[in-house]
Amino acid sequence: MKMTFRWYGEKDPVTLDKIRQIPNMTGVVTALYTIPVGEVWDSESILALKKVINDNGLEMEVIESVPVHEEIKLGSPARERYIENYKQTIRNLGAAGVKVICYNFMPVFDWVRSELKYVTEDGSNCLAYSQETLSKLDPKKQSLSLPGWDESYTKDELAELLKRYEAVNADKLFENMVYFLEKIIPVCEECDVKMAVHPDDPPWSLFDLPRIICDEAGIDKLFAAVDSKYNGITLCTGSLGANKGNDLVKLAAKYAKMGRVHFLHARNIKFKDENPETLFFHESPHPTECGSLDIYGIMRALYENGFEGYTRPDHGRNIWGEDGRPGYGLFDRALGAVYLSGLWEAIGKTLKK
Ligand code: CS2
Ligand code: MN
Repeated sequence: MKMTFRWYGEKDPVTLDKIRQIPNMTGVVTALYTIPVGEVWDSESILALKKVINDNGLEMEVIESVPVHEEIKLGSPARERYIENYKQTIRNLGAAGVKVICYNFMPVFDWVRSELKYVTEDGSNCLAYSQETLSKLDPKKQSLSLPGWDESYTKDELAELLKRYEAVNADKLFENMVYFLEKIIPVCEECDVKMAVHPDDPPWSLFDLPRIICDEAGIDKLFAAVDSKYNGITLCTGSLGANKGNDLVKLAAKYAKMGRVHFLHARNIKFKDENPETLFFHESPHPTECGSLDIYGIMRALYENGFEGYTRPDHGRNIWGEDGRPGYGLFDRALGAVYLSGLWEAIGKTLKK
């Protein structure tokens, strides 16, 4: 397991010299944030980014994310150009020593929450999800205001995009994903770059848009359709774990054994209300006892099944007065990283006895 930390580039208040001081940290997970979605990531920019990271004593072996253009997800004729661009980006990243690309296949929205600064019992604040709040929003009828939603679309553009997705159900979206992967996986094999799809967050359909990487059945279907080790997942415990039906320990064991877990996002969530209509959870400190997920069990299942991929502590809370980017402050994620390293050492030493 290689411990990494997400870094949002030069503008991130969590600087590389701080990240380097977290025990066991080997590298950062980052992206070229200035290149428009769908365009090629040129080698010069990639190498410049890598140099800054390497000069700070860290590696750049994982990219999160190379976003997939909506035309690819929609399956329109315009996708061909974007798929060619994606292939070139893979080649350029591979040549720079990148080993894993994290991406997602969620239409229009990435992660969705109802609150960015939910205050918990100990005074810290974190991201939270309320089904009741989300159910009241309808982006087709009213202009959407979602915390964390970057509003890169105007109201009309969003309406137009949502309209186009009316023709794309879950089967069609899956077909479009397979079409994309069939074209890019041979390039990944050539360049030794593994694709690691991030599960849908939350793992169910929202605003009538299909979501397909939500559970074991969806992941099995994806692996069977494009049967290559280069077609793998980012095991995001907090995303998949929001669906109580997902047995994370079982999934971790199964997919690690298959050699398909290339990247681990470890985080915990705490359910406050488990009724589907009023479901409410907030993100919690990483340790098992602090939330509803068995982080120890997941790490153990990964260890026992030969997981050798990259790991990062996913979302942290704001603690000790920090006012960080939602989910991505320094302190709580650093605590998470150390906790995960501690588990890993203990599990390894116990199993070897
Ligand atoms: C991340 C996702 O912050 C997060 O929740 O895990 O935004 C993730 O980077 C993307 O879904 C991957 O493409
Ligand atoms: Mn994640």
